[in-house]
Amino acid sequence: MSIDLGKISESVIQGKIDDVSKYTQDALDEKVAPASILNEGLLAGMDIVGQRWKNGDMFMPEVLRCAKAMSQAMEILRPELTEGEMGGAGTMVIGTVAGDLHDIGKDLAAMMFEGAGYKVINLGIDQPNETFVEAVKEHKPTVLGLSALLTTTMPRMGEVINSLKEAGIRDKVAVIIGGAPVTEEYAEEIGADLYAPNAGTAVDIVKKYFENRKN
Ligand code: B12
Repeated sequence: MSIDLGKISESVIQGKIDDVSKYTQDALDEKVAPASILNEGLLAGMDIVGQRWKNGDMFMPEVLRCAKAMSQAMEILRPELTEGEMGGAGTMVIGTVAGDLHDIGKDLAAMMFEGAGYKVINLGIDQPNETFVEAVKEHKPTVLGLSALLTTTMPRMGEVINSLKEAGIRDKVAVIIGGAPVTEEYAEEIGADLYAPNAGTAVDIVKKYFENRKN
């Protein structure tokens, strides 16, 4: 049986949760490379979902269903990705700041980093500043991702950075921030290292940052 990864993308777009998991498992059983399943199947589908959502051709409940379909399939794919050929890129700690319950974009960013071979520790939503500091001490990540979707919770990101400074570990980790109200200028203002406008570009932005630091 040959596996058509387009079937995975199409099922993601249609939010068919069971089909996405089934086709992902079928592809693994057929020894398709996990990286291909992720990139040409799941992420290719989510890219189109993102575009349709941006253009107003898809609505939030549909997008949520697509993201759920993708994340269930990721449960199947994850062990293969981290133990397989894509491992070893580094560790990322990511979370949504205190007072903020939005996690769809943060989880998409987490998935992108996972797909790129990062070990991702996803702290979840509404995380107090100290939790980020403790997680950086414990997991020693190369990247810390902070997400905020509310103008009222954006300031927590700067506070986390200040807490990292106070703990003497600010220079141990690259901080990347994201979320709809966040901008490049805001990242500069609060002393974050990086900003990504969307989950798709975040991995490349981080990669380039580390390449430049080496040179
Ligand atoms: C879904 C949603 C909710 C859901 C969240 C469900 C969930 N599990 O996340 C629920 C219903 C819980 C919710 C609640 C509220 N919400 Co709301 N919500 C939204 C909505 C419609 C979509 C957000 C979303 O998921 N977008 C899709 C994802 C894919 O996009 P994204 O989050 O921007 O993420 C992308 C990038 O920003 C980036 N990214 C995000 N995080 C990170 C992190 C890193 C490290 C990186 C690199 C990149 C990155 O990558 C992502 C993918 O490309 C937005 C409107 C909008 N258009 O944004 C309002 C919105 C964010 N909400 C808003 C408000 C006001 C609220 C409430 C206060 C409403 C209320 N009165 O109760 C509460 C607050 C709850 C709280 N304390 O957090 C406002 C915020 C206004 C403001 N300027 O602050 C918005 C903008 C709606 C509006 N126009 O008024 N909300």
